[in-house]
Amino acid sequence: MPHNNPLADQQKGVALLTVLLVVAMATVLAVAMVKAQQALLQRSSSVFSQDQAYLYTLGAESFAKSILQEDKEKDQTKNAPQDSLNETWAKKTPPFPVDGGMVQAHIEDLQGRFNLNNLIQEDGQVNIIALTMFQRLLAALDISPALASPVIDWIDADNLPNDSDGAEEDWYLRLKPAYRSANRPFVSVSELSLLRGFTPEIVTKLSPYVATLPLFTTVNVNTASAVVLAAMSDNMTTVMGKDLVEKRPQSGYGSVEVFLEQPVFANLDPNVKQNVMKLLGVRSQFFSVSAEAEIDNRRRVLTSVIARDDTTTLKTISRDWSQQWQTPVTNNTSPIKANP
Ligand SMILES: [Ca+2]
Ligand SMILES: [Ca+2]
Repeated sequence: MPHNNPLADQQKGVALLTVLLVVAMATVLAVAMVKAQQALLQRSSSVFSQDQAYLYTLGAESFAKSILQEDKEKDQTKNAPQDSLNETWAKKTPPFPVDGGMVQAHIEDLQGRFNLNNLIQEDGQVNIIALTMFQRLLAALDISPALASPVIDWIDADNLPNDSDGAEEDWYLRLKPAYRSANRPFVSVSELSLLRGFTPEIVTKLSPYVATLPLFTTVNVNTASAVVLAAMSDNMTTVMGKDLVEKRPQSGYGSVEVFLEQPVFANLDPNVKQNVMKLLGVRSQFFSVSAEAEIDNRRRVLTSVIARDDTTTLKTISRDWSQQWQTPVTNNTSPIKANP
């Protein structure tokens, strides 16, 4: 008997709708689950690639240390050892292919740069010779030499501004967010961006020419760039600095004395020469290693500072994974305009 019960029909309809809804929900859930799983898989594989890239940069760092160690051992057999740009550590090497990507690294002599921490001596006083050199370096880069003052104040222990261009905590505490001046040696060149007057452009321009080393260091005349060499004396221009770089013997100068015999220094006042000599050397103790690894499109860049002296094994004194991959400027001529 054909039933004609509208209520039953309605119930059936609701049941069907419920079934449909459940199926639809299950489908959505299933799709979501598969997607989540895929994302998880992708995430773990990219974490894996990232880990691999990280390990490759560390591997490159230890390889670089072994090259520097070898160079040190070679130097120990020499009477007058020196570090120069024709040595193995300074050679440019092409990216090395590895499973899933590549790794590349280069070593740069940090003593080819001006050490910002040289500005304050151990006795807490400003090193006037270093300050003069730094002011010339700033001028050569078209940066106001007055910016040497906030750098001095950042390092010196007191909270008294060096002069009207200086800045101590009363300056920085008025900023938002507020902070204090470090009142200790620079640990990283990136600190410059915290200093009064240092715009991102100025920091970018200056960074390739300065270093922040933990003790007083001499500038290695065998690895310094034209700009850094030209900052040695008032009589020098960047053009003269370039000339010095071009005429520099492949294996470098054996001593600072021989370097200062160059014709360009002939008219240098003997007192000035004597002072400048205190800032110069032909050997290096601090190097930076930049290593970049790219595995399955995941990149890691490591910048390490390596300390090397005659007595101990090489030490990594800092590691930074936040910097961009950069090629050193020391062995190239300056990218900036030449001062006539
Ligand atoms: Ca200070
Ligand atoms: Ca001060």
